[in-house]
Amino acid sequence: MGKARWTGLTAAVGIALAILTPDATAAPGDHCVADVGTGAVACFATEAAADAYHPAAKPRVELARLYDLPGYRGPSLRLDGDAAQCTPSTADPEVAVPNLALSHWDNRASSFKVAAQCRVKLWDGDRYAGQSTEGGRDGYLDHSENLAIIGFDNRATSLKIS
Ligand SMILES: [Ca+2]
Repeated sequence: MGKARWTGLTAAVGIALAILTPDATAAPGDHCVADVGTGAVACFATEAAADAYHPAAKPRVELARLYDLPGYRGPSLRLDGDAAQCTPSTADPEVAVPNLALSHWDNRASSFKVAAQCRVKLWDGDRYAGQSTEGGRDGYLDHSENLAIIGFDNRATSLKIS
């Protein structure tokens, strides 16, 4: 189990800009839980251990979870936030992750699912550049069991949650 460091910034517009910083102790194969508000990341050997992790400092809920393999399998990255973080509108994304590389998740996600009424939009490039996911609600999807179907297998470099 390694502790990763994730520097989070909350911008004036109300979007949580989550910037992930490198940590040599975070093994690529870990199941990690990231708090998009504080930037804290904790990693575990199994998804069950990650599921059991609920920091006591502040109540958090799962917003979305990325998986390395199709079918919601393999190493995972759980993104936690405030219970009421996601609004029904996708015109006002609540969380922005400008680059997944530093958390070992660049060009890696092969499936994802969401929770708490959130939706996820993926971009091929750094800071929401390049091709993005389409369909859903303005490109924000509530799940993808296999990102290869929409041409996004192992491609996501940045994302937003709304
Ligand atoms: Ca993958």
